[in-house]
Parts: sequence; structure tokens; C-alpha cells
Amino acid sequence: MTFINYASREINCKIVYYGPGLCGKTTNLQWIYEKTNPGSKGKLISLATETDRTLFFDFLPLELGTVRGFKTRFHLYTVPGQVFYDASRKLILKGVDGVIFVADSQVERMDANAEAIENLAINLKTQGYDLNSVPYVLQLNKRDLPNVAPLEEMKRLLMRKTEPTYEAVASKGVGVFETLKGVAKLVMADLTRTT
Ligand SMILES: Nc1nc2c(ncn2[C@@H]2O[C@H](COP(=O)(O)OP(=O)(O)OP(=O)(O)O)[C@@H](O)[C@H]2O)c(=O)[nH]1
Ligand SMILES: [Mg+2]
Repeated sequence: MTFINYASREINCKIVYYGPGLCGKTTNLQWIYEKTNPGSKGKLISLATETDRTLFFDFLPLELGTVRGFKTRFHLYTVPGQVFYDASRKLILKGVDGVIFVADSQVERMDANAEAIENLAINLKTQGYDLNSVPYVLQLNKRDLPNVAPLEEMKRLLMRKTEPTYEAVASKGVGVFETLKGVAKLVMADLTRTT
């Protein structure tokens, strides 16, 4: 549910990074934070455990310029990937405008990826959304590791529709902005269609 304020000419969009534990969601946000100039970003807020696992969420507000005279703000969130934080994941999906699913390319994480996408579909539904229609992109992360599954196999296993997919090495910034731009484009297209 995009928030458009006609009085102040602002558009606010909520983007959620979803995916299994340790797939690299927080790393995506950290890269974006480090590489964005100070005037365009707010504080990166992370609520994490002592071992840097996301406890509730990370949050980063970004200003992405002006679209047809409206100042456009993207609010980026990550969910905690660990299975037992499901209540938090549900809550964070409230009011979402676009979803990035971050998959871990390591062979041994394929079951966890599939399970997390299923969990995303279910949690979206409880919030009144449908994975089939929500702006959605798939990031295949950790492509630098030696034990990765072939791209085609991952796409066969994880793609839900004709969503754009991006290869990434989030820890080196590879594919991070491409993925964000991909979902931003879908969100803006959705906005023009529905308003
Ligand atoms: N080799 C490699 N390591 C990565 C990559 N992306 C992230 N990592 C590492 O993977 C670990 C977990 O990354 P996080 O970003 O904390 O994972 P997360 O998805 O936020 O995990 P939760 O908060 O528990 O859900 C960190 O040590 C990262 O540095 C990548 O592309 N390649
Ligand atoms: Mg995290």
C-alpha cells in the first residue's frame, strides 16, 4: 500500500528483503547504506543479536529523487530469516509495496530457500497480498562460493512467475543496486497502474 501525500508531494514505498537465515539480506542493506550519499539516506537501523543475526528487522530510508514532481522515498526493511521469528516476518510485511527474495546459492541451502519462499507466500496471504501479483524480484546471492547450485536449477526450483532474477555477491556489492532498481521499477509501474 503505497502512501502518496498530494499535499507535500511525496511518495513513500515499502520494500522488504525476505529469505532464509544467513542468505545475505542485511548485507544488501549495509552495501546500499555505505554506497549512498549522505543527503539521500537516513540512519540504518539494525536490531540484531550478539552474533549479528537479525532479531526483528533492519530499516533504511532512501530518497530516490523526484518522479513527476513527487519526492520518492523508499523504506527498505529486512526480515529475520531464522525460522522461529515468523511472527516478526508477518508483521514486517504489513503495508509492503515490493518484495526482494534473497536466495542463498549454496547447494545445501536449497531446501531452506524453497521453504522460505513458501513461508513468504503464506505470510503475504495472511496480510491480504498475493505473491503472484505483488511487485517481486528474485536475487540469487553468494554466487562467489564454490558450492553453488547451477543458475538454471535454482530458477527452476525457486521462480514463481516471470519475476526478474539477479545474480549477486552482496558482500562485494555485485548485483545489489541492480536488484533494488529492479523492484523499484516494478513498484513504480504498479503505482501508475493502480492510481
Ligand atoms: N561469500 C559470501 N558471503 C556473503 C554474501 N552475502 C552475505 N554474505 C555473508 O553471509 C553472512 C550472513 O549475512 P547476513 O546479511 O547477516 O544474512 P541475513 O540474511 O541478514 O541473516 P538473518 O538476519 O539471520 O536472516 C555474513 O557473514 C555475510 O558477510 C555473498 O554474496 N558471498
Ligand atoms: Mg539479517
